[in-house]
Amino acid sequence: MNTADLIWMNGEFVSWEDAKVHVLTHSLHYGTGVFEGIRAYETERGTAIFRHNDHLDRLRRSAAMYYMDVPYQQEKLREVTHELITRNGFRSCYIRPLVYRGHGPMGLYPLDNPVEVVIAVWEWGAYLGEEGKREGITAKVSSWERISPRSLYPHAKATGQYLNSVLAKIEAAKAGYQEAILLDHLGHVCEGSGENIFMVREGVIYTPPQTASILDGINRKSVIQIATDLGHKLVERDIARGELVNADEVFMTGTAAELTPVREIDDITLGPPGPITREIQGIFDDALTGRAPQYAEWLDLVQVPSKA
Ligand code: PPE
Repeated sequence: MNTADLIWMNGEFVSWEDAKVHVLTHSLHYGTGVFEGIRAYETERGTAIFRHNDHLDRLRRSAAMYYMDVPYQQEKLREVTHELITRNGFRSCYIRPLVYRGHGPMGLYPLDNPVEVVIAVWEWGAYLGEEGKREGITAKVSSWERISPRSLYPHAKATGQYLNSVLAKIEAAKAGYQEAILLDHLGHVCEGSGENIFMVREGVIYTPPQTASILDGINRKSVIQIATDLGHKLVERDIARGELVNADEVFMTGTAAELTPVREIDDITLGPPGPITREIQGIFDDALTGRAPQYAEWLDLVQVPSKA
């Protein structure tokens, strides 16, 4: 991967090589961490972080679901992220804040372990490939169902929960597909291994609701807003697997994946990215990169000027 010079760790900027943890870090054993994935883009007004406060809100809420208080004010995390991007000299990058239970007592009761915070940034290209964004990707409905609300909070972005995504991703990759689509515990379409999902049928856009065990994606929210502003009808409701493979258009959204069309599911061809996918993708890309003035409030401009 592309590295950076500095990582922010528990209040200090440390060199990439020195950002280390003890092997008995609680979250390394039990998955007791929560994280975010955020992107900063180069815009005409400088580097801007997309929906930064929304991501930091979700980080705090994910932490609360696992009984962790983030030991820094949100504004502090926001400011150090700006400084981290600037000091690393990035114009655009991926941002990974992580809040986790550190080294302390072992065993499953974590509340006496310290809560630690790191923020890393690195340059990360298109998650499912530039070609994937342009031409669409292939996906496989996973044999793994998405974690159910009876076991964990699907709404929490917690490190341990990602074993579910990891199994689905490995299965899809080994079978020769680019991404996995997970069904929820009731057999309804849920989401990708790291993306929310949308389909278009007869001009109407559908996406699974909050009750379908999804992660409440920030890009999902943005796309719902954009689609609605464009005058499209968008319905949040359960989606059957059979509807998905018969859809006119399918696309996925996520911070890493941005908006990526799906051109084939389980070897059934949906076709190249359709007109509604293209239309929304265009405005969404404009919003990310500061070319859509109507969505300017989604951008958190990095205050310190970037290194040339
Ligand atoms: N569902 C899951 C399971 C998920 O991990 C993500 C983001 C989303 C939906 C979309 O959420 P949002 O980014 O707020 O629109 N996945 C992150 C992790 C990817 C990774 O490989 O790490 C991301 O896109 O940053």
